[in-house]
Amino acid sequence: MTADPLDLRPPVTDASRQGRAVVALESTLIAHGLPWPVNLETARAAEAAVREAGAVPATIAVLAGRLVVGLDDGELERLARSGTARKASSRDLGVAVARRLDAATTVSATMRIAHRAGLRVFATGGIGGVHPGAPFDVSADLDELARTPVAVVCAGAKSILDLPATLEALETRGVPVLGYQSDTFAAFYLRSSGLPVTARVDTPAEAADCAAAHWRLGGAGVVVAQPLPGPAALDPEEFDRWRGEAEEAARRAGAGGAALTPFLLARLAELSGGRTLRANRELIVANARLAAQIARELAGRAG
Ligand code: PSU
Ligand code: MN
Repeated sequence: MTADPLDLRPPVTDASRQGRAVVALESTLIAHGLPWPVNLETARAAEAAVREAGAVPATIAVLAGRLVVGLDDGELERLARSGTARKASSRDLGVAVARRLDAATTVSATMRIAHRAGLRVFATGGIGGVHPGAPFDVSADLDELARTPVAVVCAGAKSILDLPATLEALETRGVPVLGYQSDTFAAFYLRSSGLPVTARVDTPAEAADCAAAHWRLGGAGVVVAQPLPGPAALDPEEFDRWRGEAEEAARRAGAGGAALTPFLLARLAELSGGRTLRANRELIVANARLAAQIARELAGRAG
């Protein structure tokens, strides 16, 4: 197979040609991170937030082996309803293309495709990282951040992770973590991990300045971590209890590998009576909006 599997859809190619800002959005959170129908509602709300902020959304997934950049609404809905799309991280893309599979893309795979498509800003919920304890499980998101020059706007790393270890791993890999209007690293459902970021940025322009300078110096991934705003954030003590129970359930069920993160997110949704879902939806939409603002800053600059 020699044809280029990259499939840039017209809204994306038009926007790029006109120098308009485009924001990449991922699809694992749709297919594996959130349940139906919250997943479709969230995916649509994220796209709407990007548009309202004056940029063009490009949700990315693998469809029949094509690396699609800018799913249309029918494709978005099919992916949200499909119980069978795989979860593809960077390592899985070649197999998915060769075998013409459907796959939702994680942060790592989405970054890689976004970069090939010439996009520089990408929004998600929370990046993957270092899972606590044994067995050894470190998300491919961290290594992709080490090599691919894309800014990932997120609510930090998922609060199910070992966050001090995740920040250390990012430092080792040369990935700056910019706290958006925050001195500490956001913790997904929780407002703060209490851990310091590389630098605080207070405006989209400042985030764009730091990312652009990082890239000019040959740097790769940049994390922009925005704390979940206001009342949707969860109480840390309550969350810790749910998290302990979810981890115990994962051990009992033998959930590991790529299935671990979706298992924990689903269990937390049940234990919290849907509060983690509400938080997850809000943070994804807020990140999409901020990503659009940063993408507009970058699009307005030469080079
Ligand atoms: N953000 C969310 N929900 C998710 C994810 C991000 O709000 O489900 C996904 C991302 O695609 C991320 C993945 O790359 O979880 C991490 O999975 P793992 O720990 O297996 O690398
Ligand atoms: Mn993993």
